[in-house]
Amino acid sequence: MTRNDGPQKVDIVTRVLAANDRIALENRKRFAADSVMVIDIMGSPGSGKTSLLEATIPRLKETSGTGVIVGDIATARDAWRIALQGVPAIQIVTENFGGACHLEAGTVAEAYGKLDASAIDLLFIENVGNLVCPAEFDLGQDARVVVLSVTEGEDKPLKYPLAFHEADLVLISKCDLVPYLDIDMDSLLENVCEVNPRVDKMVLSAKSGQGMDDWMAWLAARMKMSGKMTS
Ligand SMILES: Nc1nc2c(ncn2[C@@H]2O[C@H](COP(=O)(O)OP(=O)(O)OP(=O)(O)O)[C@@H](O)[C@H]2O)c(=O)[nH]1
Ligand SMILES: [Mg+2]
Repeated sequence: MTRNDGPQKVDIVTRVLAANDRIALENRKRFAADSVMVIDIMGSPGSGKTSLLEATIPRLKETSGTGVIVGDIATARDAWRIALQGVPAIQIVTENFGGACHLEAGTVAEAYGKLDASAIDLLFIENVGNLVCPAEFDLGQDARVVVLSVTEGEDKPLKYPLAFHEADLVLISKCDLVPYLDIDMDSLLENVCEVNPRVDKMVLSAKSGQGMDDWMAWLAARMKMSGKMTS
């Protein structure tokens, strides 16, 4: 390693992020032109992102055309799970794009091109399971949701602040497990507030259905706010 490697690396990272931001801006214009509201769902591996979508989609069918783009490093397992709900699902396998641990605006643009936008009002993007990198890459979304499960510990917002700082909503998932854990829910919610005092917060369980009505109401309110509601 030479003395110059440091600044060069910083310059490359800066250029990658700037290029991503340009494509994200194009995505945002495209989503607006198509009247599609886009929610980027971030969270650690196994925090319950796909389970949340599996519980959400049946509740949305009456009112919204839903589509999903899902990113994983390997396998199309999550897209298959979503497709079983009867909605279009496009899997991005990032090991085909260098194994990235996050989605980027360019790969989302390519996946979006495979969907029939005229049939979609609400597009969920399930980001790669990772509480760090996805937050650095704007995808052109309308809102960002972080799913943090009660099994991850109350300190995670403080240790991985960027995702919480970037979020519009933090969903504390798997609350049906709270009776079996030592988790201090008050302290967890305080830690979310410390990182992002204005963020919306909800506690829910995709398994028991607790809190799902609040989440559905939040989505409906965001749809209204975005002005992208067609039904
Ligand atoms: N008890 C309980 N388990 C849940 C809940 N939601 C998800 N799980 C379980 O948590 C595990 C991971 O759930 P997934 O939905 O696959 O998590 P994910 O965030 O999509 O995972 P990746 O896509 O791999 O990052 C599975 O075993 C689910 O059954 C919940 O509300 N309660
Ligand atoms: Mg998943």
